[in-house]
Amino acid sequence: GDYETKKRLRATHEGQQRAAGTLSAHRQLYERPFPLYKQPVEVGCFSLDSRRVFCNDPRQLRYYVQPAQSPGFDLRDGYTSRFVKRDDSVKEKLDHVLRWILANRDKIQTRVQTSSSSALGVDFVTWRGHLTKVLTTPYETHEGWMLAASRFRGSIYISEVETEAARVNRETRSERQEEMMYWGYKFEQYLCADDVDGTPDPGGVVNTNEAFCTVVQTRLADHTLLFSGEVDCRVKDPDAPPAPGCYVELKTSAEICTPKQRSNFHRYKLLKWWAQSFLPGVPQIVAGFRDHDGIVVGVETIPTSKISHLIKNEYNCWKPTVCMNFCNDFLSFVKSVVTEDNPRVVYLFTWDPHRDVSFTVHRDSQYTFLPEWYIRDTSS
Ligand code: 0WD
Ligand code: CA
Repeated sequence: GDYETKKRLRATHEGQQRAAGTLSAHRQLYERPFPLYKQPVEVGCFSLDSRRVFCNDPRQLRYYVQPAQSPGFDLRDGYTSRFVKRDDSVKEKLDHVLRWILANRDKIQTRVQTSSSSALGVDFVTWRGHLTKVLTTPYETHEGWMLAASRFRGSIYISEVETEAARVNRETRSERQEEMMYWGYKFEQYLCADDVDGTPDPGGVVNTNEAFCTVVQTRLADHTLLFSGEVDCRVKDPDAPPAPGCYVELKTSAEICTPKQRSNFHRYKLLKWWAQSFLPGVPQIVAGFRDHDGIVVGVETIPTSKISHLIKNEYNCWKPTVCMNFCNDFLSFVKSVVTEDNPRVVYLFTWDPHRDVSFTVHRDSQYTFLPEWYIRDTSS
């Protein structure tokens, strides 16, 4: 029947891609039924303190305090007098996730039936943010990416490598851009309390070294995933669903004044917001809309599950199924390429807009990212 035909065509298509050693990112190729994506389960969490030190506990978890609908928050306040900025030239790679794994190996859930071929019992280990980039690839027209992958004891670890273009961007940001990066963190400070019975302290210091990260496990079709993502806060209600169901993602965006601005918001911003929160199962996004001077003129709660309905009136808009099918095929492609089980071998996957995903192989190079302390400890 139809299903069999489609399956054969797809197999042929993937066969050609494998033969060529590349993967197409054309969105039309990924318009298929939504693949299985299991509800993500939180298996742990960790914090990064004010000096960016890993802590195996939720000490940086904050609590959401609902603001007025038009709160008038001044996002410029405290820039730069009460701002400690993380040094973003330091490349942390997967280190924090690996530290979590070493300290919590017993908490990773391995399927009972399948005699797993990997020591950890998961196919992929990465950051959520890396998967967000993969999901949005079929719709991205400006920024490419490089993802390094190594197979070690059966699991594939994926860690981003900064592109040349991204490095130039980071090193040549204007003063206005630098300040606007602060606005997102300042918005968090207006809405988050440190304790369940506390209130936000807008007079405090914004320190972007601090982070609370969830670690979730899930499965996309044939791929089991373990990844970590930074979480802004949780709701205070102790009877709220367990994590990640109680988490809230905070965002800021320019206020929407024209139909064109609304359309752009739906087409570009909501794609990124949806991908980022859908992956770890964060159900709510609280958006602060700010004017040109950094004053928050509106706040709206957007349920992650409603985003795909919100965008349906846009002509030729993005589709969640395309994102998920592309990610599924990308992970299959990675599995077929990353065959040598050796932490000193890096397969570097590169994608640029309007191009296919391609890869190169590097032995004992600058790209090796699994640290000695992880390899040593896991081997024993
Ligand atoms: O070394 C690297 N190449 C990266 C490290 C790239 C991306 C992230 N990280 C690490 C950092 O340790 C960070 O704490 O990942 C953590 C966050 O991981 P994620 O959740 O997978 O990243 P993402 O979903 O891209 O960003 C989540 C939040 C951002 O919030 P908004 O609302 O702006 O999306 O994490 C922050 C930011 O607040 N963030 C970062 N923090 C530190 N380093 C980074 C970064 N490179 N990128 C975003
Ligand atoms: Ca955020």
